[in-house]
Parts: sequence; structure tokens; C-alpha cells
Amino acid sequence: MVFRKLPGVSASGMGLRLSQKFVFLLFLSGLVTLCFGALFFLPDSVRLKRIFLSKTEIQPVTVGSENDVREHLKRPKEQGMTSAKGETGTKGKSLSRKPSHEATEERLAGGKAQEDLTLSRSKTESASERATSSDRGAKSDTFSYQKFRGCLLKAPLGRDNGKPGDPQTNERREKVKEMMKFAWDNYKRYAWGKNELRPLTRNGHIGNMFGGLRGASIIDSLDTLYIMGLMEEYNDAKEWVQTSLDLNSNGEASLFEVNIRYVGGLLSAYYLTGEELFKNKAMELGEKLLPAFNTPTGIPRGVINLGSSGTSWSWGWASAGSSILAEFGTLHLEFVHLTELSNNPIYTEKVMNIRKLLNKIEKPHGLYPNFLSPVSGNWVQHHVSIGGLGDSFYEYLIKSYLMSDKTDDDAKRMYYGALEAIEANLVQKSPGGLTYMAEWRGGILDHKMGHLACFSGGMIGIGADDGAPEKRQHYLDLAAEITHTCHESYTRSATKLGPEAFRFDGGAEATATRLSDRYYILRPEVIESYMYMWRLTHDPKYREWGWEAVEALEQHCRVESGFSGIRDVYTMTVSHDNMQQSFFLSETLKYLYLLFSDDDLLPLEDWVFNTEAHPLPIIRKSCLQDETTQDKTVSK
Ligand code: DMJ
Repeated sequence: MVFRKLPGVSASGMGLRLSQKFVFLLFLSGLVTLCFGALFFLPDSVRLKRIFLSKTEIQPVTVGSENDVREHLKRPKEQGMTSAKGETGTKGKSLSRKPSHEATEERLAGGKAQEDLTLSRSKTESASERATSSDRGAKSDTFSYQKFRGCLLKAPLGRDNGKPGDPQTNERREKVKEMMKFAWDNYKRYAWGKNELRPLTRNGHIGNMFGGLRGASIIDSLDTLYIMGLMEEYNDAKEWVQTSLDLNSNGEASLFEVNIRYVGGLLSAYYLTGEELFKNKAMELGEKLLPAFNTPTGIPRGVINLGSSGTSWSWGWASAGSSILAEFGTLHLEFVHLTELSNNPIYTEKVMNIRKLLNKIEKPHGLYPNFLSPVSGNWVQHHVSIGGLGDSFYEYLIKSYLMSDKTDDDAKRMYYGALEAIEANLVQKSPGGLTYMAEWRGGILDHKMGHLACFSGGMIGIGADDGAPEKRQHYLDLAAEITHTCHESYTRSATKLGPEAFRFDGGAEATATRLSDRYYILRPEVIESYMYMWRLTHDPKYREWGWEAVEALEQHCRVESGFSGIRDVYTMTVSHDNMQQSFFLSETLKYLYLLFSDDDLLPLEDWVFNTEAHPLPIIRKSCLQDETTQDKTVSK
């Protein structure tokens, strides 16, 4: 209805009496209030609601938008790789180990749930979280570094920095060190302070995974430089942390990536060197991650604003606003160490709460699907993978057990339970006799294995010894078979580097059948398994396989100003992706160096590696609490 000034009618009243006007106004204001109130009862996805309610109450999932998440993992497409239908997803590849086309598949499978990717968190929770955290008193001075060193069984760097007696192995080790120096020098020259180096265009890449944090390659390299004895470079890195690492960023970061690279990298640097600076930075950053856990279930969301709002979101591409198993399941090691150093129980409480929920929840065939709702605590889909989206959750179960000095029995039980379910449902033998891990979609197998899933050879290997006595040899054999299959994925390519994903159907045996799976982005997982299998078996083939990888990296990935991923491992006319990933310095080169070192460099009796290859010490509670423990730093 439109009210106009009519001839002969007073403007003020349109012929209505004062009491009538009052009643009408009352009615109108009631109507407006009612309409506004009704907004609260609409589903979060309704656009009207997003428009009217403030950011504090409702957060549309903008972070998962096409241009956001983990840009470098969609790079092959951006740079001209042919993609499978639907492989557009930056939403897709986001953070963890998920190829973009997989994410897109999930997104599509989520159907109309896409519209519901709106999740909320309140600022007030964040404030109270912070209060709780400091109320409980983070007393960093209660941790004694000297005492910690006294509780190690062996010197971290070995008798002679892990130098192997055999000259050929030593030469190979020196070569890997040279590769690290080359990668580092070029990063320093062209991309210093940025997150990663673009070696072809000779500039820096910032990306959008770290929420405004900088220097990912520096933090990821600290421990590698240190164990390699590249001290000048290590000192430059340390100085940068001291003067330039600014944690007061206000951007949206991947909780998972910040945790494994920054928190993990800083923690390792501290434990190896005793430099308080690293500990303080790790704790400062750890505290900024806490608001991500403010959800109805305590399962954190994937994206967090590192600024004072502490707002968090689920990834836009994740089914129905869910959290990702490999993300919320890959916090345990770092968070337990944050509690250890700060004496603040909150970090351990947060990850134990995740553990409790996962322990309790019903699991289809004993398997852990990749998507879980942080609101209801229920699985959102039944896609199970040991590669992208699932991987490091399993890794952190066995490593939590080992890092607890074998006292964390829940982790042990959950790990071996999961492994049994994986063996029963996912492990397959190809017609050509190759053992592989398929993916599981509600009971239907997808005969594909991702490069990311190749870490599982090493994982099953390090867990073999603590399995049931009758299973130990079997686990070691399974680890060796998986590692062999992953090696095959390398040897069956022209470049001798492995594709992002390889298949075992339609006649394929450990080869990529889709153009979009042919790329190699300097990933470490296959080499990681060689390193563990070498330590566990001392079978020389693992060192040989590692050396094959070094030669292939040198031939195809080394460019004038650094190392670059390649777009197609099946062609000798390589096309580079112009990206030197920070995990190349943190993981690929570190695992190669360890493979050619003696076992006493970062001995497995004392250290576990986080999923970014940052070594964290085993926590020996009884020793650390023992008054009589002596500082043995000098003798070690
Ligand atoms: C690394 O950042 C970590 O290993 C992570 O767990 C998965 N992806 C990369 C390496 O491929």
C-alpha cells in the first residue's frame, strides 16, 4: 500500500484520528519486529538472513570461495594443466592432502548442502576462551630445557652429526645438503620473507593458507638447516624469526597448515636448539588457534581468523559445513607439546576432546569417514581415504602413542583398530601383484591411490613393532609392499617421479590415467616411506630408491633459481609449475638427508616427526618429573 497526499486530506492525518494513527503505528512496529525476529528461525543458508544479521552472529563461508584456499594446490590447473571435469576447486584442494577434483566431487555429492555451508561462531566464546586459557595460567618457566635434554636416550645429532661411514652414502648425503642450500639460497635471494619461492619468475608467493603469516619456507626450514649443519643459513632464519615473524596477522588461515608448519616448525626448532624465542613464538601462535575449537562439539572448524575476532569457518567446499578428518585429527602432537611447554592443560584438553568423540562415535565397518559435522558430531559422508582428507589422522594416532612413551593406550587401540578396518576394506592386490590402498565410498571401492597415501608405508612400518605379536611381521611386510607399489608409481613414469594419483583399473597398474593426476609438486610421501623402511630394515634398496629420486629431482625439477614441481611426470619435455613448496625443504630434503645418514641422527627412540617432518621429542613423563634427572646436554 502506498500513502500519498490526497487533495482535501490533511497531510498529517489522511483523515485519520490521532488514536487511529497511534493504533496503526503500533501495528506497523509490531509487524516489523515480528519479521525481523523471524529471520532468526530461518536456515543459515537463506540469503536474507546473511544480509540482515551481523558478521558476529553468522559467518557466510567466504573463505572457501573459488579464489581462496591453498592456491598452490590448484596451480597445475591455473598453469594450463588439463583438468578433469569439475576440477576447478580451490575450494577443493584447499589445505590438506586433497586433490582439487576430489574436493569438487565431494562438493557436488554434497548437493544442495552447498547452500548450507554457513557456520557460526560467537566472538564472546572467543573472549571467554582466551580468559580460560590465561586463567589456568600458562607458566612457560616451569619447563626445564636442561631436564628435557637429560631425558633423551641419545644425542639428537648423533655421534658425528649422523655422518655415514660409507663414502658413497656420504657423497649422496652431501649432494642432498647441496640441494637444500641451493633451494634455500634462491628462496633467500628472490622471496625472502614471503611464504614460498616461485623459481621461474624469481619472486615470492604468499598464498592464502596462512592467514597473513609470512615466512613459511623459513619456519619450515629451521630444523632442516640445523641438522644439516648449515649454520649461517640457520642463523639468518633465526634472526628473521626474531625480527620479522609477525604473529599479529588478521587474515584467515588454515588451522591445519598453520599448526603443522608454523607451530610444528617452531616447536622442533626449540627442542633442537633450546632457543627460548622459538618456544615463545610457538606458544603465542598456539593461543591464537584456540577459538577454532569453539563449536558445539569442540571439533574445530578448518579456517580461523588469526586476528582478535578469532572467528572460524568451515571450508566452503567441505560437505555441509563439515570439518575434515585429516585436519582436526592432525593437531594432537603439537598441542600436547604446547601443554608440555606452557604447563597449560587447555591444549591437551582440546585434542583429547576430539579423540573422545572419535572414539565414541559409530564407525561404518570400523572406518573413519573424512567429513564430520562440528555441530552435530556426526559423519557427513561415507568417503574413506588413507590419502587426501584422511591420511595424517591415522599417522597421528600411532605417533601419539609413540610420543607418549607408549602410554597413550587409547591412541594405540584406535590405531590398530583403524588399521584392521583398513586392511579388511581398503587394502587390495592388483592383477599385477601390487598391494595398494583403494578409497572407499559408502562401500564402493575406487581403485585409486594418491601420492599422499604413500606415507602409509612408513606409518605401518613404525607401528609394526607394537602390534599384536602375531601381526608384527605381517605389518612390516605390508609396509614394504605399499612402499614397493609407491616406488613402482615412480619407475613407471618417464621422469622417474610419481604422479599425484595412480590407478589400478582399466588395465592400469600404478599409473595415472587422468591428465589431471599427472603432476608432481615436490611431495615427500614416497621418500618418507623409504626413510622409515631403511631405518627399520636396512635393506639397501631403499637408499637406492632414494637416490633415484634425487637424480630425477635434479634432472627435471631443478631450474636455474630453485626447484619446481612439474605438470606431467610422463613426458620428458617437462613443464614446470613455478613453485618451490615449503614442504620440499621441510620434508622431501630432510627425509632424503636422513635416509643417507646414520640412524643416530634424530634417532627414532627419542623423536617422532610431525606430518610436516618436524621432529618432536618423545615425552618421558617419569623422567621429566624425577627430581634427580640430571642435565646431560654436554654429554649429548
Ligand atoms: C605436507 O604439507 C604435509 O605432509 C601434509 O600432511 C600433507 N601435504 C604436504 C606434503 O605433500
